[in-house]
Amino acid sequence: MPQSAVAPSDAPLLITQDGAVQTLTLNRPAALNAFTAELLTLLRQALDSAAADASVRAVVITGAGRGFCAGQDLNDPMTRPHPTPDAPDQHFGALLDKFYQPLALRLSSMPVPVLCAVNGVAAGAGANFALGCDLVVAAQSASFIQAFSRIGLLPDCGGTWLLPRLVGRAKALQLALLGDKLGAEEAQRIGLIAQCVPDADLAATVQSLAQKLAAMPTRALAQTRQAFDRAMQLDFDEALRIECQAQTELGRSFDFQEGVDAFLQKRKPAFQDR
Ligand code: T3D
Repeated sequence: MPQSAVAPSDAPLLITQDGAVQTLTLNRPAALNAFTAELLTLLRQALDSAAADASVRAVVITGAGRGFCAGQDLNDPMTRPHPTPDAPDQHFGALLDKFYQPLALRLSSMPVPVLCAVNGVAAGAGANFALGCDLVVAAQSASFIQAFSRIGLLPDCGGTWLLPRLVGRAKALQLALLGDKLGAEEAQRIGLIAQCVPDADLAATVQSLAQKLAAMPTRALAQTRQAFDRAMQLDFDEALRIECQAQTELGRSFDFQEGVDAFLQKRKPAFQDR
């Protein structure tokens, strides 16, 4: 199916759609796709639109050029930790509240699966934004850097929550304190990401996974992510209660009925819920 482009090719964020899969490409390659206020705003708006658009059943996020995202753009005027005459209320807390927290929360509440195709280096908030996606697939030459400690900051964009949960406290602290580069193969080995593939296979692998997920019962997939995330903070009995609530809702869905009917009728299901 042909891809439809809905942003000019020099825009900081490119949006294309192939069937039910929407791809968002961070497009500031000269700065390794570092986040500016503009890019963060566009990304958040694009995710909001995808969430509200019934034709989108999976989202892929990737980067243009040799990097995925080098985190906060350190040249952006908003990277000033102190108030200025132009921005008397400026401090990092306000910037995180305005840009990074809503973005991380948007990712974690998407009604469809979000895949990240990490095509190159992912540093700072760029790394943690990637790790917040549901399925992270990286090219063999890609890498992950918790660059914050190198410049006197701590992991943000959900990093303090995600890292220990993904790789355990010891490894999370090693990554966050040292700020060393972690190659994609090692990232897969320690469970930081789902999969590492040869560079030449990245786009096709992720598109194929996205098309597969888009044809699945996406409401159940989103509920699975949400139940996993909540269960990490709950006792076992509370996690069982959440499973029960979510399963009650899913059991009443069109997709469940369709999945069972298709199985019994020995045909392919046509899922519709989101
Ligand atoms: O502001 C707030 O709200 C606080 C929130 C902070 C969240 C954060 O993300 S803090 C972390 C910010 N990111 C970094 O500290 C990473 C900085 N970049 C790097 O350490 C390196 O660029 C990399 C390790 C990622 C890649 O290294 P390398 O050698 O492959 O590339 P390079 O030559 O360093 O970068 C290529 C170009 O991209 C270069 O520009 P030039 O010289 O060719 O014109 C470089 O300046 C630019 N670039 C890379 N990262 C950033 C950047 N420009 C602006 N901001 C960047 N983060």
